[in-house]
Amino acid sequence: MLSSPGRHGVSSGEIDQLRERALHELQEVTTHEALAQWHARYLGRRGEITQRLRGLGSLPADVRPQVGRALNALKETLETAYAERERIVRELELAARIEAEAVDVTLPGRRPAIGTLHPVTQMIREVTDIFAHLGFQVVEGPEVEYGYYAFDALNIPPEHPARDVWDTIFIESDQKEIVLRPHTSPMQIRVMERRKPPVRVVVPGRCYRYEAVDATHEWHFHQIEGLAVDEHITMADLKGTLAEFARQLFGRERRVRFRCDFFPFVEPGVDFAIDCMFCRGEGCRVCGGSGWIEILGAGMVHPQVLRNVGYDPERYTGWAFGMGVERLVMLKYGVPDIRYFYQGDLRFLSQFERIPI
Ligand code: FA5
Repeated sequence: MLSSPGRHGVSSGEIDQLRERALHELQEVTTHEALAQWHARYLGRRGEITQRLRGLGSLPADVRPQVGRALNALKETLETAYAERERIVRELELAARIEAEAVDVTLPGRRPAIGTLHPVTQMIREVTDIFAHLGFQVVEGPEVEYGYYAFDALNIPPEHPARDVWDTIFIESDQKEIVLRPHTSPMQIRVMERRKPPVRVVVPGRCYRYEAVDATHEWHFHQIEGLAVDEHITMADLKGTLAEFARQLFGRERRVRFRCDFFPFVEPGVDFAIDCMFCRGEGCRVCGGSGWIEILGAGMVHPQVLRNVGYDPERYTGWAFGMGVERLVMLKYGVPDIRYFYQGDLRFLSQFERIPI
């Protein structure tokens, strides 16, 4: 028997109570944090068991071994219980984490936001597709171009007033004249220099002009050039091809108009117009009341241009055209201002059809 309660602060009943209390509290512990607190309370350096073991010295010698054994047995019991509880808490915490982080595979997926192709890119694809089906090859060329290709070879010699029509941006150079191409026509020369007739190409690309920006003019825009050269090519082929193109792009009911125009690299030159799809030719704000909308410049390739690339103009004839891409998008979708294209405003850009990228 241990000594009676109260006298030395430790009795068997007290130790039983302590065990019961400690084990009961341990049962309630469900987190590592609470477990650490429990350990500190009972088994830590200042814990109840440790304190009591330290107090053994002040007990009378006759009860000391007994109390010591009982306290050590209690300590062992609590340590075992603690280790077991620690294992359970680890399992409980893992189960809670799995529960919290569970993935419900039956939930419908979140659709990722998919971008759209820029309307200008879409239009370039649409136009070049039409011409590809008509037998034209799509080629591209440099945006930084020699003056020779941009002007001279196109029958626009230096000092010729027509050179001013293309408000050109020049690149500083102490050798050859270098420009940011103001139109895609230089590619007529580059293609013909490299190939023998028959030639049938379309050339989409960026162009630059030193231009005051307004609702219909940008300093940076896109053109698509077309060129067909072979024996016996006539103006009738040009008219048929452009009419078919315009009807595929703007609707089969479109009427077309060719009028004389001047470009130094074609003879004769024409401007090509379609009847206004907004008022069906009656006259409205879009067509400026005329009922017609000009969509491109074209003409029979000038004999001098053919000579410049080494083609015999007595044997070969051809035609060329050049159109503004932004202009086509504006017409097709009723866009009132060219500046919308390059402001990067998604409210504008995302309105265009989603074409897979
Ligand atoms: C030319 O650039 C000629 N190279 C077209 C050509 C090719 C004629 C082959 C004959 C044979 P023009 O300067 O008119 O022509 O430009 C053609 C089109 O480019 C215009 O109708 C317009 O749609 C577009 N364009 C011209 N300047 C700008 C600009 N600053 N901003 C937006 N589009 C423009």
